[in-house]
Amino acid sequence: MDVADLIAKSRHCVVFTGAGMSAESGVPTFRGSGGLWERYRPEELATPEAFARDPVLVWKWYKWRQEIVYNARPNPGHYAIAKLEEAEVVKAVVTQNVDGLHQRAGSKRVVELHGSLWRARCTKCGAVYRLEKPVEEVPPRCPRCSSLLRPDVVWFGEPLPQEAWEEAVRLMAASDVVIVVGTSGVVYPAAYLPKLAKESGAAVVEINVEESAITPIADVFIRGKAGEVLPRLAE
Ligand code: BJW
Ligand code: ZN
Repeated sequence: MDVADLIAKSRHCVVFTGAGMSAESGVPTFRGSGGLWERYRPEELATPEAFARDPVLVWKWYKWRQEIVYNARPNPGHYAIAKLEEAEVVKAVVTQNVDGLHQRAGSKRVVELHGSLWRARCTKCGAVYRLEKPVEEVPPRCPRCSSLLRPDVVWFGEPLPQEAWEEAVRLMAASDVVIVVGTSGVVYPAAYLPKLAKESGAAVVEINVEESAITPIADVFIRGKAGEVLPRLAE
């Protein structure tokens, strides 16, 4: 059976995305050439220790990334996934991305495993603030208690938000087809999810410009760009 058919005939198709999903929107990925970690060391920016050491530096990096995403648009891949959800083929998107581009493309059921660039959280009172645009003052402070705010994202060494994780596990266990898009599959526990789906009997379809740590368990590997392959599959 051809892949578009496999997807169209599925009963519970879930999409699992990583940074490559947004690459064609102009949002840099983490690993690989041109990736964020080529210029910055993860442990200097994406850890609680880094934030404790230099919150201004960490916030400058996040403000820069907020500006990129604010000025970016969802690409045809994001729209194709939203269209498949509208057609009741795709049941949900589980994403490692923090950019909010799936929601902007119209996807309704989006599980954010690593938080969002568009929220900040108080390091003292825990209040969470939705951000409409990039932060102006760096570092931003809590309107209630004037303590430091932090990006509401998941850094290395931190647990994933429990509700999001549990929902992702339920979705994967119930899936019959999982489309894995643009992830290197090296960051855990997120990288367990396609394996979990596979063990629950799902077919794993991977879309990536190169092979990843997920490829060995993929039933179908489609080499190509998310923004080109997904619209073809959604037709
Ligand atoms: C295209 C394309 C195009 C390009 N079309 N494709 C088990 C084993 C080993 C290690 C661990 C383990 N469990 C935990 C760990 C430690 C650690 C970890 O995984 N380390 C590994 C890196 C070794 N994990 C953690 O620390 C996690 N926390 C945790 O486990 O807590 C335990 C705990 C429990 C209880 C109490 C306390 C603690 C947290 C991980 C958080 C990850 N955070 C980041 C930053 C988020 C915020 C931010 O954005 O700033 O999440 S790191 C970064 O990597 C980001 C991403 O979501 C994540 C994954 O990256 P992704 O999406 O795969 O991107 P890339 O760049 O890697 O890949 C892009 C892909 O796209 C490539 O394949 C390209 O080919 C492809 N591509 N263009 C299609 N156009
Ligand atoms: Zn506060």
